[in-house]
Amino acid sequence: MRFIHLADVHLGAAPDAGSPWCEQRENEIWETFQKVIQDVREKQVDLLLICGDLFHRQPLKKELRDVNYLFTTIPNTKVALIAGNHDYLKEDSYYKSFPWSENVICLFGETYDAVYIKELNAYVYGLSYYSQEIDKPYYDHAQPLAKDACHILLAHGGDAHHIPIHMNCLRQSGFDYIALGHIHKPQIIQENAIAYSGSLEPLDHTETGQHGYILGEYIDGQVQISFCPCAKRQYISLEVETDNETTQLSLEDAIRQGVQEHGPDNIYSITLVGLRDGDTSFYPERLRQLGNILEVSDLTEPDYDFQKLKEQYRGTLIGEFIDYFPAERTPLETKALYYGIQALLQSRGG
Ligand SMILES: [Mn+2]
Repeated sequence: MRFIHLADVHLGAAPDAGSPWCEQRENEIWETFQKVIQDVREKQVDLLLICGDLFHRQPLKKELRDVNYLFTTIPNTKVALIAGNHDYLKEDSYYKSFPWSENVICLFGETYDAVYIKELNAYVYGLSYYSQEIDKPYYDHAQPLAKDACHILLAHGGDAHHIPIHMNCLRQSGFDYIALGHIHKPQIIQENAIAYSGSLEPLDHTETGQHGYILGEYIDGQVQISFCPCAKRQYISLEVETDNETTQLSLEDAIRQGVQEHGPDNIYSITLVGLRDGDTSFYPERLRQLGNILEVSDLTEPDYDFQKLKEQYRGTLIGEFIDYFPAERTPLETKALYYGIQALLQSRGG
């Protein structure tokens, strides 16, 4: 039996609000979900596990119709679904009354439920959120039924207010596979046994690295999983080093080159580090135009010629301040010297 485990698709989310690429990102989340359905078909996947937060908020009826349409295009695949803290089962949620395609199994119980899939000789287990927060560690005592079959738990949570999980309990629970959702960073908790697939597409600048889904296979009681990247873009934190030779234009070239090297479609947070000429300051607004750049933080420090400054400001507070520091400085002293000089020079209006 082959399965795909995904979670935290967040259909309907529009990442990086206010950025020029925001609307496109909203569409790309749908496109990547469609791509997974295509993969399900091509890879002849028997079971699709969707572990919560398929939607970013309460799903609209037309959105459910679209999702359900996609499920009808994979009639030979069973789709098991739980609702997470974002798409939780509010009293008037369309999830509840929606006429799902025959191959869809909604684990919409408020408490833990099991459904048997005869064709696959598999049990899927899960519960759904009825509120945005659940503080009870529901999964800690979850156990498979004593039946000779494949047992898969779908779970959503793992922080203090979203079903806290003690991983040791899960490790000892006896499920063949535990498909986790909610934490957006993909991670294997136990090899071939317990994993977070992570968000299908990364949703903000903290979700760096590759995103996608987990492809698994269950043969003779053994599970094998592998991560399949399929997100259209990545968030990348790029550090750009400067020195006292760097100018605004040379910095712009360095950033252009960095963006080319790491992929122009990706979304960047750039940090400038190192020294800069004492008379130079960079224009972050201009740097932001050089790609999909969310933010530029300038941590550069002016490279002062202390000898020259000392002579120039002899007999003043600035001269004495420089004299106060030894030639061989600790990193902390250097920091104090730079910050102090910067403040003193600024207070003189230059
Ligand atoms: Mn969640």
